[in-house]
Amino acid sequence: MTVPHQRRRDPGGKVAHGDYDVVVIGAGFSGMYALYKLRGLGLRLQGYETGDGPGGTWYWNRYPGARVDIESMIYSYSFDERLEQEWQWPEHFSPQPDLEVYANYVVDRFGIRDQVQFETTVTRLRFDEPTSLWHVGTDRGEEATTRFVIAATGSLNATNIPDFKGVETFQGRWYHTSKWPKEGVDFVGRRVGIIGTGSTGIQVIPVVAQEAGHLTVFQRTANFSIPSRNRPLDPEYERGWKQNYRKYREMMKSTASAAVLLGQHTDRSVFDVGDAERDEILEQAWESRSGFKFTGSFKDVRTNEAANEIVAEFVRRKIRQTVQDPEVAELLCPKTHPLGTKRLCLDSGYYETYNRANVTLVDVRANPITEITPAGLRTTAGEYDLDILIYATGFDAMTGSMTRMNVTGTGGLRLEDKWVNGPSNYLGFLVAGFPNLFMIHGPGSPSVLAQMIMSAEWQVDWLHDRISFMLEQGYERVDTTEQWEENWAREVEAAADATLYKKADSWYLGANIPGKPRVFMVYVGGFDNYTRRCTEVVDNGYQGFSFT
Ligand code: NA7
Repeated sequence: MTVPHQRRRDPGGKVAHGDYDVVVIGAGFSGMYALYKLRGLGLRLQGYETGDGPGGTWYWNRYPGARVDIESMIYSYSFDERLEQEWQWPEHFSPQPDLEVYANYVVDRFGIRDQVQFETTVTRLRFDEPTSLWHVGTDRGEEATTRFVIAATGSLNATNIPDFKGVETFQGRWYHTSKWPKEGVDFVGRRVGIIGTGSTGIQVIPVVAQEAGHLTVFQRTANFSIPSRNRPLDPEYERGWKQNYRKYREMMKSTASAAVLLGQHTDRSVFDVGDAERDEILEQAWESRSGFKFTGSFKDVRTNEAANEIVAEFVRRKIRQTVQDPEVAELLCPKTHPLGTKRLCLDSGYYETYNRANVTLVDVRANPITEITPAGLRTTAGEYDLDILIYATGFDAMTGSMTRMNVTGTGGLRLEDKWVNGPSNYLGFLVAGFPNLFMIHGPGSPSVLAQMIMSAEWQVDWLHDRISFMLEQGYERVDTTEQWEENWAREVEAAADATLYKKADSWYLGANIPGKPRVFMVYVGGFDNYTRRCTEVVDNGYQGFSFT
């Protein structure tokens, strides 16, 4: 039953009511669902979104080749069974345009579009202590007040363009992959340069190579990639999923990755089998068309360096077999980090691209980029003339989307100052000194290492119940303490220490942004353990929460 919120929480009429009860920042898959779900509480809701449409990551990352690396029968909403049944994904791993169409379908199907003010960026968030209201300022000069803020601002939203000398002097056209123009870019006959060979670079490079006159790839770190073997969605396979969706979604919830296939890990160690059998198992997984299932072939790939190295060498062999020029092949073989400690990439013809006559690979680890020039780019070894320069250089991940909003909490505490040594938080949801401000996919949560739509749904449902509880109890504020933040930081750290993740200079650790504190920001203990821990603290009498 829905009880009108004002009657329920404020019998004496003493509480200041802001313009809204909940402001949701971001209309990606988390924000969209938050706006839908919280309606059930009869609250006044307002969404803000920088883009002119929904989809978040799948709105912004419209570069050629952009594609989700989790299969679409899994990477989709589970909150509405009719939606599950009526929606048809054309491909096994959806490309960006299909995900954007889906996001638009969902906002219209569930009446979410009218709840969002698009083309509006939240530029300021200030907590007003006397009224316990958040003041939300936007780039349109508006200011609204609200009791709760849900920052559904995305883990990979704040663009990173390295601080190269001369970026603005380039006379050609340049783009960051996550701010790609809607009208697309014509590469035909052009000299194109791409900086970056993370998941994004590995997706965009094969597509641009097909059009460009010449493509020069500037690689600092070679990455591990496995073939996605993307294909049209098999109707039989789709039927199987649709008949079993409830069962599969439940199975997903009990896995570390919130993704059913990824959860089917084995108990077999790399060292339990002989060389021939091991290669046979890896070969089958490589050909299996199941993406990340490859790393699940053995139980110790994520945790044992020697086991990891054996599987890594298998991938290097594949690279050497695929790339015809042995020097280029060697440069493409990852040697700086264990397999999977930076996001494992799924590609469509990445290594094959280096066999094209119009593609050159440049090693900017040996010879770093020194300057962007009006004509192109200079490294310590030479100059490259370019018509178009693409930055596939990633993000100020996990924290950038929060700190760029100028957030001020109690006692004038600024979030950037609070997080100067790392993004302290409790359960990935709350930050001490910033009451009633909740993060979805925040640092300290499984975020990018679990299937993000399911974990967003779970986090939103959890928040819904906490807000509902506060309204019922007449609480105005919820906060946490530094002690509980420290406890949670220890759990996040211990989970990372049980794996090889910290052996890579990755954005999970903040290592891609000069000066960013080196703190492991993702809870890698698994979606299953995370949800269990969050449930436990509530069942134990709201451990770590201070209500006022
Ligand atoms: P990533 O994974 O952060 O990759 C960025 C790439 O840009 C990576 O190859 C970087 O090399 C490279 N880079 C960054 N700065 C420089 C400089 N200064 N010089 C040369 N090269 C540089 O971002 P993506 O967008 O590819 O992927 C982000 C996530 O999206 C991905 O993990 C998936 O979860 C989806 P580096 O490795 O730092 O040496």
